[in-house]
Amino acid sequence: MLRLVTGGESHGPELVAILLGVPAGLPLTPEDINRELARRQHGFGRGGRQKIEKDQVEVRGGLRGGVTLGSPLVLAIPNRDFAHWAKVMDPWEVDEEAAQRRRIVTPRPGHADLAGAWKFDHRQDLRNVLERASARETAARVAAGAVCKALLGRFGVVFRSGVLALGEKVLASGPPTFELLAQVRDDSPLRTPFPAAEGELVAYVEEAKHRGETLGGVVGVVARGVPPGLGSYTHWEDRLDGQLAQAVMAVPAVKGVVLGAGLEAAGRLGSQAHDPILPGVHGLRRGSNHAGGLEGGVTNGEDVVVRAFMKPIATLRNPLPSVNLHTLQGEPAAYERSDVTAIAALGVIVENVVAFVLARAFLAKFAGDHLRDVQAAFASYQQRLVGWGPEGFAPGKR
Ligand code: EPS
Repeated sequence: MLRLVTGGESHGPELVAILLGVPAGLPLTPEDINRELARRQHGFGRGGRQKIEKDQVEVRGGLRGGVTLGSPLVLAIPNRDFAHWAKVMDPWEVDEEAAQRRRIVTPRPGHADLAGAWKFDHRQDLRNVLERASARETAARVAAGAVCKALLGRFGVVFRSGVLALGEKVLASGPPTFELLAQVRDDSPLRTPFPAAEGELVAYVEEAKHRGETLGGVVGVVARGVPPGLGSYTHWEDRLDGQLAQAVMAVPAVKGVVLGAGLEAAGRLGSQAHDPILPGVHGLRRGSNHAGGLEGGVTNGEDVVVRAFMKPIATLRNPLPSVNLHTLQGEPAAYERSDVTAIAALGVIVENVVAFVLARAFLAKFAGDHLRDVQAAFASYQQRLVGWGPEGFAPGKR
């Protein structure tokens, strides 16, 4: 079973991702991971922190000579900003004076500050909550997702993502197609499928910034080439649609997850909501993909289509009312610095958390200690479906 644990604070020495269950024999390059980390950092509307960080992975275990060993894969991403926070964030000895200057006692509505303080008794300093609640942690999840992508890529799975809406500006409604998201340029300011329209969006972000506001939005992710039969209808925990929703919803600020045309299908007649099964050339094909690549919690060989809805970032330069937890008097919520929007990063993050969930289901179905075992299991299954599997899954098609 593929498992992922992450650790590390936003301004601590580093973030760590530990992946257990990666088969031995998987070749990896630094670029496989650093490329995804750089994609995550890109995007207009980020705050000052992104000028400090230049995320690069350092491998602490599980890899030798660029090939996985089958042991836990330990990925570290040093925080460059730690250099400025060492006195406040030292694991052994905190400089009281420096910590006092960085102390946070007025929780931000929408952030984990208040609920986290109640839960872990961090009333004295909400920094003990926000350091770990920070979306900086997604760098670790992306590093792990990059490894999952490298594995899935060997079996023909490819990913696309992009921004479909920013605040109230809706660029594309409904589930995105692979072809639409293929228009997204990673170096465009907001990673939308319409780079020519992004000038207007940049101005919209600038205006929000000027007003001390923040913006959310919608991103779409499509995974193409996913084999049929991942997940299971036999037990609720194994339903892959539920696992995808959990993983995507667990990305900070995501408040909604939709698979395929799920949102729109709720208002349609049944005949308009499902996807006809048709005879094809090398197997079966589907007349449409409203289901978004999953039926009964099992992949059906069509594109897996996910949308994530992000609320605006909770740290506001014009803060909402809050209460000082020491004096219990009303005060504006804390503000240090903030992103105006992280929507461009969200598409990359969701791509990578989807890659983790798909890789976990992939390795559950095609289990093997070495990549060769996984390849053999995959080939045998592919053979079993010859003639009656999804057209795109036929041997030689990938
Ligand atoms: C974040 C607050 C900001 C963001 C951070 C997420 O960090 P800081 O408090 O250092 O200004 O920049 O995101 C990242 C550091 C990152 O790499 O994505 C938050 O509160 O969630």
